[in-house]
Amino acid sequence: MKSMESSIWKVVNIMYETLTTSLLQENMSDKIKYLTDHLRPLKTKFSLDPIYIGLFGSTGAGKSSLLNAIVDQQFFLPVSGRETCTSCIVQVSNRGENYEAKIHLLSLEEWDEELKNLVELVKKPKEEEEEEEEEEGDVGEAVRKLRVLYGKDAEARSYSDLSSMKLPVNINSSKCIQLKAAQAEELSEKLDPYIRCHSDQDVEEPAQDDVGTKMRLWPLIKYVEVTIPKSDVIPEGVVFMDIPGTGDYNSKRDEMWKETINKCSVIWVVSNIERVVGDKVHEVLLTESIKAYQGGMCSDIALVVTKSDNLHLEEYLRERKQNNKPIETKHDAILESNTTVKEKKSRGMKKKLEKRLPSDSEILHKPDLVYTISATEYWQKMFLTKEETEIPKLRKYVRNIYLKEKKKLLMDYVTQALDIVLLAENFNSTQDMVNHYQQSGLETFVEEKIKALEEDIEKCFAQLEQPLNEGVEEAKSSHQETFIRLLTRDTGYQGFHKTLKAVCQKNGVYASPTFARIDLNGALAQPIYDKIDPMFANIFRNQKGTSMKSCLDMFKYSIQEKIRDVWTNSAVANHNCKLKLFIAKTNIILSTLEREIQKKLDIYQFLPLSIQSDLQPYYEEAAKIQGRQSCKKMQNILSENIERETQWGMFERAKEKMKMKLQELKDTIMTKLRTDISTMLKLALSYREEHSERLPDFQNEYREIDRIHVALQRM
Ligand SMILES: Nc1nc2c(ncn2[C@@H]2O[C@H](COP(=O)(O)OP(=O)(O)O)[C@@H](O)[C@H]2O)c(=O)[nH]1
Ligand SMILES: [Mg+2]
Repeated sequence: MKSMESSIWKVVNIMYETLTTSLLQENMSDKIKYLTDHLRPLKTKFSLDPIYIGLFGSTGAGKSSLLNAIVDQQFFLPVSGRETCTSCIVQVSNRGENYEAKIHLLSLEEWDEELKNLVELVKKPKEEEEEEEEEEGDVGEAVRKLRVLYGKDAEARSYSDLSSMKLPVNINSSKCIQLKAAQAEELSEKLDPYIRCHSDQDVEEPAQDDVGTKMRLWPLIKYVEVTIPKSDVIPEGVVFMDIPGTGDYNSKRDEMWKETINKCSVIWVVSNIERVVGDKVHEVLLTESIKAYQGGMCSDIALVVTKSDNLHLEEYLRERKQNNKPIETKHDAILESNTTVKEKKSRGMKKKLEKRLPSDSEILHKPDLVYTISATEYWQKMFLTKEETEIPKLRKYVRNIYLKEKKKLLMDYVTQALDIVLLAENFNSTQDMVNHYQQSGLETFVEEKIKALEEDIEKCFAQLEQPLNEGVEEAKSSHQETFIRLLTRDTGYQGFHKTLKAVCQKNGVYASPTFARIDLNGALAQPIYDKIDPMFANIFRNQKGTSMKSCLDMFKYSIQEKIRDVWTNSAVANHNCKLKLFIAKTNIILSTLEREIQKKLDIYQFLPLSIQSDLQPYYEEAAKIQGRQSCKKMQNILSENIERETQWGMFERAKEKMKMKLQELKDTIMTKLRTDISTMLKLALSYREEHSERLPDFQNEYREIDRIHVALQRM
């Protein structure tokens, strides 16, 4: 593939150079301009888009250690240990020369918005002032942020007071802090003070020295980008994303969190082996990942169970149930435990996926859904061999995904190059096909097929109607339950009214450090998703069946067949090039449309947004509540108004809006298809009139591109 890549790149460059040189001559035609305009993006944009692999898990799950092992750098990303690291998104790519880090900071406005909310959140009502409240959880985190930036007792100050104070760094002038190092360890040391928050730091006055300042920046960090030199273990162009499990209180960081999950081609849900059985956190992460899968970019999910070495042999033997095979060493015990965990978790995952996806989905049938890894043993090799730590297996997984994606991208690229070179040939041909074409009835045929396609797409979407209706009914009858489950837990819990307040401040979506992620809008919409998920996935998947892709494929094949017909019956000899041009063009048109369809994310994720906008006024109203019984009052406002909005058709509105979005998608597709096809016909019919100039000859280039194209198809 590498050699194909470089030769196609060479050919594109030669063509571009040749064309631009002839463009310098006078009376150069629009045709050359057309060709160069289409070659330019191919020439400039060869480095293919990166492939994002997301490591999605709670702090302490072992994500950073896993990444270090995968990139074969033992001391690279700081590992959390006992002191907690900031849970911001860390992006790792390996295309650099050096070890580099960029620490991106929030903008002043973004911080200001958070500051307002934090002050509001930590504010104590008058009557509670004497009560010494345990500062834990949500309030504790807010207090820690304020103290580390503004000093002791910052939580007692007003917003206007705080906003006039100087921050430890001028965030307007330095939006990004850059670090460079020659060695991984050196970079790690430089990075460390920024992303580790020291537990006892907040009680003292903030240190004024350099290191002290760095350690005070963590609340302001938006995300971190690190680059390592190219390496053999991971292909260039793969970017790893270390994604914290719950999102973030800060709106900007939370938005990024969502975007990052949605742009990953692969999501690994990372969970510690001790917590993977029983603990529910990774289940929530899995649900979140399946949503991303529905959204379109993500095409693969796996569960990566970390710290497989964390096994106490005696305890294990005592609890071990099947005693058929004697186990003596820790090595054997770990391997057995790995197998058990894999079986158990694969079954669980399959069940979950089956509920949400069509039963013949590829992901349901892949051999490995679960990996059990040990980053520690990868380096120590005390109980396990390198292979048994499964790090090499994960690398292979990464390479396979990379090759698969890369092939798709390369194919796209080559098809476009082929299209241009064929067009150039066509511009040089002297065959006038206009008459033949007009008599062939191709135009009416295409028009009819487009109409049929539109109907097919409508039929395809109609499959969603019944599940949508059922989902809406379900959502209407369960909204109270959802509300109670999410927002009325133990009201006796001291800090809960603060959590509730934060939920309201954030319009229903709040990444709470104590209660994980609370998303009221999403939870209200969930019953609808439960009903529509398999059908939605079916409509938008890249597989045959009753999907949109099938409709488009059918359209493409019938058009291509007709074109073959028309051209074979033509009296003109040697029309091979024209025919190929048509085929290449229709392929491009359709694959562009498919990419358009992949942007279905907006459609899929629209339900909670619609609900959120309906509930917005009540969130705002409730967020203002203060004083005695504020918890009860907030709950009442929300609960009563959710009830009322439900009566007034909140869920039906969400449904209608989703359907409208589908219609919009269909309209976009149809409009684009019509324009693209008519352009194609015009181009394919153009020819060189007598006495007009010839364009440069690209016979050799054509042969080379065609060769690569064929070879790629065979791969
Ligand atoms: N025994 C064992 N401990 C591990 C392993 N991987 C990570 N840890 C420990 O788990 C803790 C959290 O790891 P870290 O990579 O920082 O997790 P993150 O917060 O998800 O990035 C650290 O104390 C690590 O030393 C492993 O494979 N085996
Ligand atoms: Mg980490």
